[in-house]
Amino acid sequence: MKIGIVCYPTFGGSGVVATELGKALADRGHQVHFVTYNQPARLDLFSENLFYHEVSVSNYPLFDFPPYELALASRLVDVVRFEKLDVLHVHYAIPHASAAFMAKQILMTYGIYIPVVTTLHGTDITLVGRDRTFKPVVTFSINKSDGVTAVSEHLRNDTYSFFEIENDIRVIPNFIDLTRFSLKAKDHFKKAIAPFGEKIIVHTSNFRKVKRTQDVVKIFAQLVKTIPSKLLMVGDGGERSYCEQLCRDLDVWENVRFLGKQDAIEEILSVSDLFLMPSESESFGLAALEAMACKVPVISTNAGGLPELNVEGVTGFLKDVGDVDGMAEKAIYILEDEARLQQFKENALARAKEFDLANILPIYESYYIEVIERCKEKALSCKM
Ligand code: GMT
Repeated sequence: MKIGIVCYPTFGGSGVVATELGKALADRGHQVHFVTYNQPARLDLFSENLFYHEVSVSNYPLFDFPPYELALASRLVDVVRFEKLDVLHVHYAIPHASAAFMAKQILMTYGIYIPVVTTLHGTDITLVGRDRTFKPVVTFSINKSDGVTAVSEHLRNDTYSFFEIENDIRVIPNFIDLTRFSLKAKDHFKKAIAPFGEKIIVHTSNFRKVKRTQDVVKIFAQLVKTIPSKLLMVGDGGERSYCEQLCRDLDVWENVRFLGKQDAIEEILSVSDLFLMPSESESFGLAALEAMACKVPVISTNAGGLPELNVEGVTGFLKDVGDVDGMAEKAIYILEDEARLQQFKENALARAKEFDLANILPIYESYYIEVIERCKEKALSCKM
């Protein structure tokens, strides 16, 4: 197939899923065309089947707000026509699904019907999409997509309850490439961070408010009183400076390292003993899956789709949003007994294997075929 992928090119979860999916599809022999405003962060290899088409937006002085959505729609028309794509897969509803709809309408005037698959990732529904500024557009573009997927049952249900959706939404969970995310021998790194055998606690995110990163510091401040440990905070975003201040206020700063954005996340996870994800909302929790693939158990909230990934008492524990004491107590429970910790680590990996890329990729492939097949008549009548 010739597949167009539209995504945010940043380190955010939706961009990572879209890029890893495109790379894997290219490996399987499909031709994959990324259409976005920057080279996607994880599109870091050469493949004869991978293409990147940049969307550039005119910054004519009249525009207070450069119209990215229009530029994207125009670029999509151009790429679909020139490259003769079979399907367009857009990740994150805003503004990708509506730009794809506009492109589809324009392409019909050229006698081309391009099937559009929209994948909902989370905040496009739970935070941004619900906002009344965007709600009518999000509702419309989900209903006008030829196929819609959501990354968890919970997100699917949220979408049905927040919007008036007539379309069927298929759940296709996040996935993990176990050839990249697996335990790496990084003992020298572990020794440098925890020279006295302290436990290593880790958090990775974009430090947005929804991640409740200050809870990470509060949980750590409780557990470090009982378990000698170090905390690694990976990523960057608006909450980072507040977290740094909180480390000083709670007098744990000597045991916390802020590492900023990192490419080789799997190496950091490989030296870690426990992952903290106290998010207020999380449609799936890709960062937790990455940790589990590197044998790191997870203490998380029970928000959103997290219970579909983290199994209570098996791969970690889940508590209500804001229950810092409960999360600290369960973190200590896992870490205080070496045999117990090892069992949780094994369980985390076993669970991660269920989300192996090799299992999820064929689901996307057959979904594309199903959608293309469903659009065949529309495509034929469009040509006439
Ligand atoms: O806020 C983020 O975590 C980034 C965001 C995105 O869309 O870029 O991630 C969302 O999509 C990921 C991939 O499907 C999910 O694993 C994350 O759970 C989801 N984040 C939230 O729902 C907050």
